[in-house]
Amino acid sequence: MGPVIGISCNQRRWAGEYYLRTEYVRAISKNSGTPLLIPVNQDPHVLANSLEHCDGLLLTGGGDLGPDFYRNRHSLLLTNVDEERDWFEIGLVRLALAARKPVLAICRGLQVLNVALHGTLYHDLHSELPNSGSHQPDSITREASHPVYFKNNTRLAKNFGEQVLVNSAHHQAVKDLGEGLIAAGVSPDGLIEAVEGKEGFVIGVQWHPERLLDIPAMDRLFKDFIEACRSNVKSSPDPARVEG
Ligand SMILES: [Mn+2]
Repeated sequence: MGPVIGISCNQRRWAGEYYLRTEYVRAISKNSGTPLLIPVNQDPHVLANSLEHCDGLLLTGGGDLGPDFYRNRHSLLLTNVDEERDWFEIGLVRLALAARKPVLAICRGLQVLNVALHGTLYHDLHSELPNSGSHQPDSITREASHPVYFKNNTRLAKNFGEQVLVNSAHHQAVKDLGEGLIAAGVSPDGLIEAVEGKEGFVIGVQWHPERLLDIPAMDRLFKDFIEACRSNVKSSPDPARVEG
């Protein structure tokens, strides 16, 4: 049986609905992983019990992170903030890291990973870095938007080579790196587009590889993640580690 990959869900609080884009599930299942959707909740024991069943964690895209979890002076510029989801995913990734489960964090997920490890964000690229390139085109897209250059000797460089063209649909970005993370990939304007943990399989990417699965290296990122999950020894998450 393929390893079980926990996937964090989004929610529409006003409608009373959980939801998730199908590409995430497809990226896991087509690479022999077993997707297990984890809905937003606010109970550390439920988070720990959910992760107990998972060999790895996939953090997904979505709205901006709210101002509570990092220094933020312009909260009016944020869109689709959901503090429940922020708390849920920050807790989930802290538990996964503490239990040494592989983590793949996509777009908003990269920002969650960074903040969970006490890093900071550019909360609004337009106002904070007006000269940054095109990171949020009008349509969220499969199309290439800008290149990412990878640092030598990283897992991502091993997969993608020196550089790759990526799609881009983000309005926030990593500012100061979280503890234990390295900047593995940058865009031409110098933004951190990919991070890796110093130990184990911990990868965050600012683009959406799940929408580019017809590109072999994008697909291989999921394959490598699932392989890392397969060889990971199961350990029990401790609910107390939610607070980081
Ligand atoms: Mn970008």
